[in-house]
Amino acid sequence: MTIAERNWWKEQVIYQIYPRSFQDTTGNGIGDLNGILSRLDYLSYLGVDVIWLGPVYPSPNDDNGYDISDYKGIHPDFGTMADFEHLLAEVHRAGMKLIMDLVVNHSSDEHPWFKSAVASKESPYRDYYIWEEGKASGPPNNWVSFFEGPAWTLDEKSGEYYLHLFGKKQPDLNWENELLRKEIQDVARFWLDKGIDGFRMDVISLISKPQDFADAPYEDFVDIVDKVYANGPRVHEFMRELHDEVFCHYDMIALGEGAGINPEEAVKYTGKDRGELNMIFQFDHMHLDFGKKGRFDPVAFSVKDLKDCLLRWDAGFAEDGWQSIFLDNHDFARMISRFGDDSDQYRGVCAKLFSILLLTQRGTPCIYQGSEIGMRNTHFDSLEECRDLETFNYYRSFKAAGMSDADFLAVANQMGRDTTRSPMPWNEDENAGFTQGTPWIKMGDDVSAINVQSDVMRADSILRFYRGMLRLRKEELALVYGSLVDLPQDNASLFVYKRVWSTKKEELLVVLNMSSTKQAAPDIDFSKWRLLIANCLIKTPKHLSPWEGRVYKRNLSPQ
Ligand code: TEU
Repeated sequence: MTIAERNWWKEQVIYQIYPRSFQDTTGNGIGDLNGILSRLDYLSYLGVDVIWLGPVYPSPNDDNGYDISDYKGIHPDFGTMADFEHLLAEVHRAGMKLIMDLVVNHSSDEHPWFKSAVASKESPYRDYYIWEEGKASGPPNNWVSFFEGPAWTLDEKSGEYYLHLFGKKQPDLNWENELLRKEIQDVARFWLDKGIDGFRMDVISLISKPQDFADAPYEDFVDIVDKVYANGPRVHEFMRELHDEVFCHYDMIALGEGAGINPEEAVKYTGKDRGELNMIFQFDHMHLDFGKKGRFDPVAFSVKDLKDCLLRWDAGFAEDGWQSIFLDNHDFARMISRFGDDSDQYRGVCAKLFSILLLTQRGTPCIYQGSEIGMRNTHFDSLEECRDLETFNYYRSFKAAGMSDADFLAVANQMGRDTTRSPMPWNEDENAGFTQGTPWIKMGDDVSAINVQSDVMRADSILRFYRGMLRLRKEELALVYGSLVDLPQDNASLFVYKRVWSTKKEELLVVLNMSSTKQAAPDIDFSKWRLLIANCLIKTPKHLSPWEGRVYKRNLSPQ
């Protein structure tokens, strides 16, 4: 086994801010940059290193900012460029870093490039997008969008179709065009020169399209993404070009969102001599419950499936490459609601267990806002309360296929993206201190009990536990550099592994009971280990309570 090289970016913990839902200061019901500024003390208290700031650029907000109409501006809902610069300076002053979302697989259809491209086939911007002639029966091929329905929309004026792997207001950019690639380089330089510390790069694995635009020979949407849309013929060339032209001149984090990658591809994106990205997000564990028609067609999965998936991916990075570990984000249900038990009885202990899992895997951890206080899925009582275009698009098609509103709402409450986008609950004030206006999306149902203030006050809170785990992550570099060694168990509810750091002759042991029932403890002589942290009072060494998690340490005896 090779010994992982030390790099500062491996030692960071990232905190994802979904700007609309973090903190409003103007009363318009939408979070803003000054709101984030006002909460920097909180992030310092929590102990995270890097803020990943979701998109704050001008946008018609068809997909909440993932449809950008000006890559070099700030949306007035969020503030001004001066506010951004002030925030960045204060983030740095607080000893943290800030990375921005770079959304360049597609732009908004309201971007001046697209407007010009549509206005005339002769426009120099026409080729910044992907146009194809339709077939007699309709679109150029059978590709479907991530957000349901065809991935092509007809431009009536020219009679050609443009490609959009996401919503129809999100036309895909044509990376085959060199001038377009130069524009992207220019955008990246613009922000890096302001002093930001890197990018989270939205669906970067999708930027190179197979140029024959042949039909996708798969029914299952995950297959279509993995085998047709992702890792296209020139993607690594494009990544290297961006690195050589821009990224290599900055000491930065380049974190790719790797929709549709597999372990082999992941190492190509992030291998240390490849000159592409530092790290990547993979999505296999997020797709465990996706059925043939995607997220709104869920299937059952087990703890073993989750474990196997995490182990398979860790093994993929054993020799080279690096990943960023996450268990939820703004696109997926809350981790305790999805993988755990979010009942009143077990929410607390379960959220703490998942913090152990998240912060003891090998990879740069990413905490999604609110997980550190154990937020659970928000439940919507009607579709009128929902906000996400993906939900609305799937609703139309599932309804046309005969599904009832009640059944669809039940699935949306389990799997939809809105479940995870409710504003941060800060305290017991009106709207939990998020806004003095009307929140853009419903607050969680339980904000009077689940909020930051109440967790700060309680010694045994989830928040305090996260702080402890974050401290541990800083103190124990074995958690960053140690190899991950699974200790297989007959009991499928247990996840037991070691992090072995041979360089320093140290190893850590992680014992997790991922179930709501008491389990026999693994057959390990715990007297040989020193307990570092645990989420329960250890009642008997022979048993693990529901969702009990522990981390131990010992020094390896000299060989
Ligand atoms: O998401 C990409 C995306 O669609 C995946 O996370 C997807 O949900 C998963 O692979 C399941 O198929 C990014 C952004 O995070 C999301 O909010 C945007 O809507 C999307 O890109 C388009 O920009």
